Amino acid sequence: MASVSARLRDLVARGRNVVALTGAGISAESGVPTFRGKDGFWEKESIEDLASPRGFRRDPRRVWSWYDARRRQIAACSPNAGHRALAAYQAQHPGTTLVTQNVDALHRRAGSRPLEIHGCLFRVRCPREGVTREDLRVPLPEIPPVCGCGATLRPDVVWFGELLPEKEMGEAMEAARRAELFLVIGTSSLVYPAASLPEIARGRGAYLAEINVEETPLSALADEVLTGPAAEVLPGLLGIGDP
Ligand code: BJW
Repeated sequence: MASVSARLRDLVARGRNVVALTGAGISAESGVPTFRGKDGFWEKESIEDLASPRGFRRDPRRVWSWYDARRRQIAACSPNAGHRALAAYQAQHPGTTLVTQNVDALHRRAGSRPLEIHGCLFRVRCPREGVTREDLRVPLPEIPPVCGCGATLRPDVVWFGELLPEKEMGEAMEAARRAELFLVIGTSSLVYPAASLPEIARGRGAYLAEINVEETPLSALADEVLTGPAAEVLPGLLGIGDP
């Protein structure tokens, strides 16, 4: 277990205005691949082809095949000790804000109520009707899936070049401005505007702690870096044993 400073232990124990921002790394130990780096999604696929409105317009079947495969893979995964520790901590400290870039719904399945700023894989959106709905069908019966109105549905996720959901991002920004402790967990901190949240918090005086297996562009700005897998570091850091 990475060593933790007395200051960080104290801020965790006080639990006032704590914000946790998570990325793909927190789900790695559940068996969900990350995006970048060795064995990441983008090692084999092109971002532009799969996670952009242009790629979807060009070939919705190809994009949906990739999303359907990910939905199937993630449906078979379970939340890990890191997700569970954050859920238990949030229950003990209701003022805690959990912001996730992940679309895998594993935080919710662990019992948290996260701000999902990049959407959710298990929701679809009808571009014609402008409505979103939960869709848990695994595998999808048809690719691409079609709405009752006849339009091709899209995954309710945020692609490159698209705006993040206003309400969730607004609440995340507000929490970042108020944060006394900001935990950045399992993200490469390369994708904006999510990566600006810890920068904003640090600028307003928050204590910034990063939990990751590798150094990131944020590491130099962090007050403390805990190197290790999130599922191992979080239960100890948050004082939540995993039965
Ligand atoms: C472990 C671990 C373990 C492993 N334990 N750790 C400002 C500057 C520069 C560019 C921009 C900017 N503002 C906007 C942009 C453009 C763009 C952007 O950021 N580009 C950069 C790549 C340069 N941003 C956008 O387009 C955003 N929209 C926007 O800003 O709108 C306004 C605008 C519009 C037009 C023009 C300009 C502005 C939208 C971004 C949407 C991102 N969408 C995706 C796909 C979601 C759907 C899907 O899943 O299919 O979101 S991309 C992908 O990256 C996904 C993730 O949420 C996101 C972040 O990835 P994450 O979570 O960090 O994963 P990895 O793989 O990168 O990192 C994993 C980490 O875990 C690593 O560090 C490992 O070491 C670690 N790890 N195992 C702990 N066990």
